[in-house]
Amino acid sequence: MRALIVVDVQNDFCEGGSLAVKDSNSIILPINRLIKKFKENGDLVIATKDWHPENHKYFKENVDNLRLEERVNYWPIHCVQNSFGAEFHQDLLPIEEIIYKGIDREVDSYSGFFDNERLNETKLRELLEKKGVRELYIVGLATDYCVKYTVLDGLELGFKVNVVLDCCKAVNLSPNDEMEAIELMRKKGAEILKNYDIFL
Ligand code: VGL
Ligand code: ZN
Repeated sequence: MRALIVVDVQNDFCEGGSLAVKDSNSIILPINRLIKKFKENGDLVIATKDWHPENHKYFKENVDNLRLEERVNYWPIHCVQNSFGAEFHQDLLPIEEIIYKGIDREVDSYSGFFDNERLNETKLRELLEKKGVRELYIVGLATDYCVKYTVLDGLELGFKVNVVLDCCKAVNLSPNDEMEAIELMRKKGAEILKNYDIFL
């Protein structure tokens, strides 16, 4: 069985959100078409949610200036548990299986599988194994963070991993981040597909 994993298509990452990814709303329609297709085929559809406590250590607003010097990324307050910003974009088709990540105050979490220090694991691997999934199609936000790390962990865990590029958008804190993320995912063994319409 195959699984479509829709990463973090939440209000705070969509246009108008606190950590809005440029042009992010343009991926919703193609993602919906994939969701329909996977459901029609009897394949699994899973969504991840960034799901932070209010006092999350990696919110800029929660750290003093000195700590901002560290080589760690701090972000504006986003995807706080049970807030509007953490809800899926209203146009995204309903997805039943949801994996929550980033719930630990002390450790940030980009990948849908593990936190950034690999201290804890989400229920994603267990769910995929239970359903007999061998192949993943990963889409969503953002290409250079949560998509990238979910892809790399999926590969490391032995899944065949595909990334559908026109269903992803990048933060691009540096202008080359997206390109470098794509190159790295490809180098590590991911199949980079350009268009969702190969499925239709
Ligand atoms: C993400 C930064 C912080 C993402 C989540 O979903 O890519 N990026 N938290
Ligand atoms: Zn986050």
